[in-house]
Amino acid sequence: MYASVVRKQSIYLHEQEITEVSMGTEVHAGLSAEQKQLPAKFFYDKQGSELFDAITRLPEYYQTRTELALLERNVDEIASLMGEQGYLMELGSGSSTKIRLLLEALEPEVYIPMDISREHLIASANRLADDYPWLDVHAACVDYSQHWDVPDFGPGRYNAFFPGSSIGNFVPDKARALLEQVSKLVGKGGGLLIGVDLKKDVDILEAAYNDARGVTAAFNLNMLRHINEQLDADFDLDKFEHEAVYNEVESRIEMHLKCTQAHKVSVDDVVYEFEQGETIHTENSYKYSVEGFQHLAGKAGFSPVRHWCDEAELFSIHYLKAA
Ligand code: AVJ
Repeated sequence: MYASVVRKQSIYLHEQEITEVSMGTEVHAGLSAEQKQLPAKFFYDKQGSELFDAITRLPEYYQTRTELALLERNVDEIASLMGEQGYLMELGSGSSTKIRLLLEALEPEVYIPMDISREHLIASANRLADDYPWLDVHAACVDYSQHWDVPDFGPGRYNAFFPGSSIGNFVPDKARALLEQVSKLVGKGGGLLIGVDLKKDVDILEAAYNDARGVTAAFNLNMLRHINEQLDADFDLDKFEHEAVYNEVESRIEMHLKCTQAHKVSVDDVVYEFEQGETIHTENSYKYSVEGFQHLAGKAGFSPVRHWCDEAELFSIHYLKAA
């Protein structure tokens, strides 16, 4: 599963096989579909991760600060539920503010950040390892939308942390499969602390994905630049514009890149035709009720232990145990 383990400054880095192969395959498959689509994970190259960090600080984007406030307010109770020491893995190790709270409260023996964006992963893992010399950091460069594993550390108490409502990127079937995988990895009695964005007023939701400064638009368009850079592709970023709308039927924000004039794009010698007004679907961000999420997690082998919401009921954090 892991191609190599190497020491990178203060951390160990576990690497999976090359991702370029699968990027090409997934891009061709997505652009050949009736509704053109590209997987949301391709947002996150170095620039994309930086743009996402900028999104988390936007006034319209309530998610990150609401989740952080919930964690801050309840960290003692969370720590007593998760238990001190043991192994703590994090799916999609993004900005490190939230994990710092947990690391300081739990003092795990081993911290296992996992992310698809290699440079971002190494940089943030090293910052944490330098700041917490008592902590063993084993970073794993993985695409957790595919089949994945944790490096084998033997028996012990495992907890997973999956913040930021990134579970919302997956259609319910895939979300269930991913949670099932997590429940197997933490094992019987292991735990999951997960942030889940809640259903709410459409105007609040749509504003969060159509910010006045255009950061989300830049984030969306950056995917095409990332693909141009990784593959032999010639997407013209000036011929696409950002679109984000709430789909009430599916309970999800959909992000698209809308083509503003008919043209052709070539990717590794395959030519794709774009009509004016047609879109590439780049992201789903599902919104759940508390009960709806518990139901989904239940189908994946988790039982709810406790959950926390802010007063305005914008965001939820759940602690669940693998049955
Ligand atoms: C990190 C997937 C939770 O869906 O809100 C932010 C990504 N996309 N703005 C989300 C995102 C556009 C974000 N997640």
